[in-house]
Amino acid sequence: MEAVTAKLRERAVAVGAQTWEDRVKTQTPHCRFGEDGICCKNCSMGPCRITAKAPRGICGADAHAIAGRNYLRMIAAGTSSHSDHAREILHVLLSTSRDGNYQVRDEEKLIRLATEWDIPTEGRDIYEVAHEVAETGLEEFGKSHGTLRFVKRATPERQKLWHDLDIEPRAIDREVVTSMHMTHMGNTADAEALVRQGLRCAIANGWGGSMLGTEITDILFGTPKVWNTEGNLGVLEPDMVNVVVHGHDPAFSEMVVTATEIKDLVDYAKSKGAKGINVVGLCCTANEVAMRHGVRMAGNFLQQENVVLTGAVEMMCVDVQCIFPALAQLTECFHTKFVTSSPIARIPGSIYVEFKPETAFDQAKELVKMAIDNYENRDQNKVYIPPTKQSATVGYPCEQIIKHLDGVTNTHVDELGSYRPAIDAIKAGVLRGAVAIVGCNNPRVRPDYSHFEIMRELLANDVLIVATGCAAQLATKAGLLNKDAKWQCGAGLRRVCDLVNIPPILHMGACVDISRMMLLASGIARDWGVDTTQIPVVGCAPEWMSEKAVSIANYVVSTGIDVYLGIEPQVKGSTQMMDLITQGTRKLTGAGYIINLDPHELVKNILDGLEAKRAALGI
Ligand code: SF4
Ligand code: MSK
Repeated sequence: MEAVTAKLRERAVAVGAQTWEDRVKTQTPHCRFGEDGICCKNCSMGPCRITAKAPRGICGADAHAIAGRNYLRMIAAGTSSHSDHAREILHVLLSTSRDGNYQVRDEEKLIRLATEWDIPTEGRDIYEVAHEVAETGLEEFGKSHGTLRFVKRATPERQKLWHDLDIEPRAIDREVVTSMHMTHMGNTADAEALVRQGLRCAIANGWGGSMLGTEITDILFGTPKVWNTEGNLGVLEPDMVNVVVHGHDPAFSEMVVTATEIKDLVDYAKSKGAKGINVVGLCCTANEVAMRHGVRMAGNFLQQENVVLTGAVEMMCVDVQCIFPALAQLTECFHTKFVTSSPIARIPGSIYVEFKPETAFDQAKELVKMAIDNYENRDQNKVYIPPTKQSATVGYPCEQIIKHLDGVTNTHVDELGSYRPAIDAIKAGVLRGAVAIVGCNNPRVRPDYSHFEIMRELLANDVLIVATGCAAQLATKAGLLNKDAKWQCGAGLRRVCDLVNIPPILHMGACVDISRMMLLASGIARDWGVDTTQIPVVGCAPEWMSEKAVSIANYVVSTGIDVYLGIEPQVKGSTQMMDLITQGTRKLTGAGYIINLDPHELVKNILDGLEAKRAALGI
């Protein structure tokens, strides 16, 4: 892959384009105050930077207060991102009708959720139920009283702990607003209080916004199923109209994908000399459309510029999050149309088409037509599609995992099924445990290297992996989502994969779908009869970069699950904060961060962690 990137970089130089590799050089070395989290600009008396000679800001805030405030603001931003995405999706659910742009695709899941929320379903029209579910979901953002509904999905032990610690999230927006208020000039200077609010705000994401986003997306577009697909840059086609969907919100990408399948538009593409329309995904949108349609995946976060550098993309359509503004300048070096669609992600130099539920399908058709019309502008001299792609099996939400486990034994205990076969395999030691590998790429480390090394070593040690986001994309590119990748596994894991008929890494979706992982862990704990913090299951984000990732890490820790990080959080300038995130949260929730910049050392830490959990359970 690195050889491919080098070749594409040569092409960037040839067309006078810049890529992230160039910008990393101009940004290095990074500002130490920023890296250590001890620069505060929360008021205009500052910015204040903490040094040995200046241990306090003008207001008197010390390194711990400043690093803690900056950290909590990252969590608040991450929670906002996933949650606002969920709010958009809820509005789409509110717009559904039998003959509208959007319909309900998973009625069973809708009924299940309505029942969970005490919304009557008997004898009612499904769209009436859908709209009431949407309104009820929207109330979760701003309700004045009570706590979030999905908290009840956690184990009883977790619910009690969150209640006793007073970190049960109230309304989603309230936790974000409280976090911003606490970090305003002249408010909280106590690092522990800031970390506690971080946990609460993050639970409002994982057990609130993200979980709503995932549930409602399943209801709208169908709960993912198992698909065989392909991944990496080689999924772009030399003789087809290539349309790339990039971002996170499936309301947009679903429509674009559907539009590319319309016969009239395919015929139109053929009339323009192309063999058809090839729609592919990038970043988390790739995960969403792969799991619901089998759409092929072009790559992950740090590949977004490489996709354009192939010179073979007629249109890149983006919605929200993880989109480089640099794409605007880069696409100008090629014929590629760069289309933004959300008021949340406006980028100068893009073609802005604000996507609205009422006109979504017509807008998507227009965009696909624009891409087709652009095909004739492709400069064949600038085209280089690397011949690299791998086959992958994707689409393992909890429902699919249960289904596969049910296929092995008849332990089906209720309508939600049972994880007991997996628990038995862990108890017997055939599996040593499970690790959720999630998160982004980050130029601070060799991109994708940590993901690959950690995955390979864990598989060899009989550890089952579940993956989302850009980590899942790496697994795709490395061929590890392939059922044939079982040769990478230890004997125990190989046996389980054969028996259950699964690849050794289960693709669970986008970064918003880490909420699925929380339900998976809670389901396993429920069937085991213990709390989530006791089971040999941990999280790992070897190359994380976004504020969303900080929020995710905090809701995972709140759920009692240790998080192994390959990139340091930006709080190093405060010994108290470093202690709080690695040890302090452990005293509260039973979990914390383990940070190691060496991926091989991190694997050892993970394996030790899993074995310690096993020993504590007496297995
Ligand atoms: Fe400086 Fe305090 Fe203002 Fe921050 S809040 S910029 S530390 S005076
Ligand atoms: S897209 S948040 S780079 S996983 Fe969800 Fe990838 Fe990280 Fe964005």
